Amino acid sequence: MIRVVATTPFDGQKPGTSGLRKKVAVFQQPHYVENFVQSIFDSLEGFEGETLVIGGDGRFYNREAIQIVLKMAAAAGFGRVMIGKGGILSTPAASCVIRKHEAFGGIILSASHNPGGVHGDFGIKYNVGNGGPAPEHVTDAIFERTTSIREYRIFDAPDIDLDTLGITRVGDMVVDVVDPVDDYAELMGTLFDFDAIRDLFASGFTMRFDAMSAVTGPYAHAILEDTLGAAHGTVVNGEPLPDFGGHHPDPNLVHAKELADLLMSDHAPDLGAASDGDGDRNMIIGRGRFVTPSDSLAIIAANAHLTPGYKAGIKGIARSMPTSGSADRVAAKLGVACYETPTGWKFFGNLLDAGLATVCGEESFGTGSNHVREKDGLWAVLMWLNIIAVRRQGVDEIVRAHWAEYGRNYYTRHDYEEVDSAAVDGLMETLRGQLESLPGTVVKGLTIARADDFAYHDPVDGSVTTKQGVRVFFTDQSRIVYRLSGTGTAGATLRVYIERFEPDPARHDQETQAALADLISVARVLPDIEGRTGRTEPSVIT
Ligand code: G16
Repeated sequence: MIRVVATTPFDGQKPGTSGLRKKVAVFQQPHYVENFVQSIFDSLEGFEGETLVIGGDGRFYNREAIQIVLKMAAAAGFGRVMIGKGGILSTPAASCVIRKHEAFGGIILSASHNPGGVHGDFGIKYNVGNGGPAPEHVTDAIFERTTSIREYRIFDAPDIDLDTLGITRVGDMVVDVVDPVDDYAELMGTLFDFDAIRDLFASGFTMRFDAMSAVTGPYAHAILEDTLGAAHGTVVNGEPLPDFGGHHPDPNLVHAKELADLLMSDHAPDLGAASDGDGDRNMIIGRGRFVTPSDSLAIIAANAHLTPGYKAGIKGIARSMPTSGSADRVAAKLGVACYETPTGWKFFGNLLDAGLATVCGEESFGTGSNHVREKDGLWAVLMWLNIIAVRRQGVDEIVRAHWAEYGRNYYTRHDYEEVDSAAVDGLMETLRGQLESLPGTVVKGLTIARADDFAYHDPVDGSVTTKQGVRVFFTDQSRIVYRLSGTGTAGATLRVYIERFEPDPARHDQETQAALADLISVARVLPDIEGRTGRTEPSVIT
C-alpha cells in the first residue's frame, strides 16, 4: 500500500560538487531523506516501469537510507531496482551497472571521501542513464523541488533483505539483489591485459593496496588477489566498515600516511595504491615516488595505448581547471584536444558521451575514462599495473621518463578547512574585484601576467557555468588558483592550488614544497589569507 505523507521543506538541500552531503544527524531527521528522494523523483520524467540502480559505500546509515529509497522507488512506479548485496556498490561499479543494464538512473548513498560513522557525514547522489552524476540542470531542478515539497509517497512494506542474492518484490516492483563486484570485474577484464598483469605478479612484483576500510575492499580482493594473483595480504583494510575504522577514507599523503610512509621506507613494495570511501578516487605511489594525480592523468593518457581497451589511442583528454597542465602537454603531443572543465566529475559527462574525450582526471585524486561515467579508483590502479607490466619499468622510472620528455609541473594544493564562510566569501569577492588591476602587479618578485574567474562553456550543450575559481597566472609559467570547496559539511574550505612548469630535467629533483616556496608565499599574501581567516598555515597540504 502506498502511503502519502505530508511534509514541509528543509533548508539547504542543495546538491554540491557531488550530491547532497551533510552530517549523519541531519539525514536522520524525520522526512529528511524522504524529502530529497521525492524531490529527485519529482524532477524526473518517464521512469515508470524502468530500472533504478541503488548502492552505497557501506557507511553508517547506508542500510536505513536504502530501505527508504527502495520503498519510495516502489511508490514512484519504478519497475525494478538493482541493488548491490548488503547495500554495497562502489560509485564506479554503480555507473557500470547503470550502463550495462540500461537503467533509467541510479541513487548512490555516499559522502565519498568524507569521514563516516554516527558523527560523520552521509550523502545522496542521483546519477542519470549514462551512468554519470546528474548534470547541473537536473540538480538545480531537484533543489528547486526541495524548496516547495509538501508530500512524499512511500510503500508500506517490511524491510527488504539486502543480504541474499536474487529477486524479491515490493508491491509490483522487482528488487534484484546483485553481486556488487561481478559486472565491474568483467568490464575491467575487457579493458586491461589481465594475463600480462598476472605475469607481473608471478615474477615477484609486490604491491600494497589500502582500501581504507571502505567500499573498494571486496573489489580489490576479488580482482587483485583472486583474479590477478597478487599475494594474499596485498589488500589491507579490505573490509568495508560503517565508520571506516575511524579513519578519513581519503587517499592522499595525509590520510593514507601509513601507506605513504611504507612506500618511502627500505622495505617498500613496488607499488602502493589506495582508494576512498566510495571507490572513485585513487592514489598511486611507487617505491620512493608519490605520483601527483595530475601527473598520473598525464602518464595514463600518454601510455593508455599500451593497454587493450585503449590500443586505438585516445580521442581527447579532459581535466578540471585546478588540475595541473601536465595533461595538456600530452594532448598537444598526441595531437588531440584537452578540455578544461570546472571541478566536478559531472562536467566530463557530455565530453565522454560525445566522444570528445577518452581519459579524464582531476587533481582531487580522480582519474577515469569513457568506460563508465564516474572516476574510478581501481581502474586507475589496473591501468598503472598494465602500463608497468608492458614497460617493465618501476613507477619512479616511468615518472622521470615522463618529466624528461614533457617537463615537470610542480604542483601542490593547500586547503584551509572549516574556516568562517563569510570570511572566505569576502576573500573571493575581493579577488574578483581585483581581476582587472592584477595584471602587471609584482608580488614578492613574481609578475602577474593575467587573472580571471574561470567560466566554462560546454562545447556539447552550450551551457555556461561561471564563477568556478579565480586564476592568477604569472609570467614565469606559474599559476595560483583560489576556489571554495563544494563538498565540505562544516564551515567553508578554501582551496589554493599552486603550480609551476619546469622544463629543465636538471631541475626535476626538488622537493615540491621547496620548489614552490616563493609561489606559496605569494599565494598567502595576495588575498591576505591570514588576515581574513586567522590561519597562518593550511590544514591539509597535498
Ligand atoms: C567530488 C567531485 C570531484 C571533485 C571533488 C572535490 O569528488 O566528484 O569532481 O573534484 O569532489 O570537490 P571540491 O573541491 O568541491 O571539494 P568525490 O570523490 O568527493 O565525489
